[in-house]
Amino acid sequence: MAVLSILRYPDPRLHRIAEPVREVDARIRQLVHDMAETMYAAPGIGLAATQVDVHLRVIVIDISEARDELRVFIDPEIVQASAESKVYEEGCLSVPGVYDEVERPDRVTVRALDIDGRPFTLEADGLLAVCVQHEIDHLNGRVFVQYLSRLKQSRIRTRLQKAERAVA
Ligand code: GNR
Ligand code: NI
Repeated sequence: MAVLSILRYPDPRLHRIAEPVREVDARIRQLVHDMAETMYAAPGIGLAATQVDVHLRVIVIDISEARDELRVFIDPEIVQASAESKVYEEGCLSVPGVYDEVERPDRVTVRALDIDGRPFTLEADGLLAVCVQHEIDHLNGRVFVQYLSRLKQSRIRTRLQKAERAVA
């Protein structure tokens, strides 16, 4: 197990499109374990492989209070989304210190492979629905700040670049 380092916006690697896994082998299971450790250490409620600079369609999520309900989604696909949408204040481990409102479908049905490579379908609502959509966006090279105004995006970019320089 290993805690991996998380890419920070505006790193261009956050905009790469992740490739399908198709075959869940030992290498993918190792990646899932490292991603889970990284998510719990951060701490965060979700992590996409893109954020650790691995461009494969792998997501881990744990929205439980006790941090003991790890969910793994490999090659996830949203097969249904509600017409009804909801606004939620989102944050992202790749955009530290930034929280803002994003509107997304309220409920989604997701199809994915589990850690054993078996397909499953999940109906998600509430925070889980928000998180699944946020993570699938990462796999498609999209960071939540891209839903905000151009002005906000440019302010966030400037602020994080300054923070980066301060630690360098
Ligand atoms: O830890 C996280 N919290 C969070 C809060 C509201 C909406 C989405 C998230 S996901 C985020 C972890 C992360 O950056 N995943 O990509
Ligand atoms: Ni994120």
